[in-house]
Amino acid sequence: MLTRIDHIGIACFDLDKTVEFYRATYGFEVFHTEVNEEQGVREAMLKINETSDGGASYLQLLEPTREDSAVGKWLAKNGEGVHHIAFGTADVDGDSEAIRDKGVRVLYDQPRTGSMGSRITFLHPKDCHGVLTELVTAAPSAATDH
Ligand code: MC0
Repeated sequence: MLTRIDHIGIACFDLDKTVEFYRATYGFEVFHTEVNEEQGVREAMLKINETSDGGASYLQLLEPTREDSAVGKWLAKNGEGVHHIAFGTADVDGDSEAIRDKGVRVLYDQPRTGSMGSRITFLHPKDCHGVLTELVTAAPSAATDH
């Protein structure tokens, strides 16, 4: 069951400048940063609020580490902006299988590693009314480990 908006992924050309915009404009502070080489991103997670399922909702700022990554290709075509939305679930395996059975393309056979040790998969944007959609099961320690 999808129980929260885990994060909204925002593609940017310069992570440090974008982090500074969100801090100066809204007062959002960085909760966590990491490089995910498999996904080709350097990212900053800004925690917005805790959620009633024990998780949290974040803004995820994404700078590509290489031009041929998903975010690099998307930025070259579209410029900066909202790249994807992510729903949180306690069971990314079960929920992705159930969604696949409904005819939506799930991009990975098995969930991969996402931010803060989470397990993630993606749904094809062409099957989701133009929205690249991610499913996330957070690591148990995610709320405190940064
Ligand atoms: C591509 N398309 C999108 C889109 N990316 N539509 C909406 N939102 C997006 N973000 C559209 C294109 O405009 C194009 O439509 C069509 O999909 C094919 O795109 P493409 O440019 O030819 O690129 P592909 O097919 O090579 O790749 C698209 C695909 C890819 C969604 C399969 O980006 C992918 O595998 N994404 C999942 C991984 C990902 O995004 N990682 C970065 C975040 P037209 O009409 O022009 O044909 S990593 C992350 O977020 C992790 C760290 C985490 O959360 O923990």
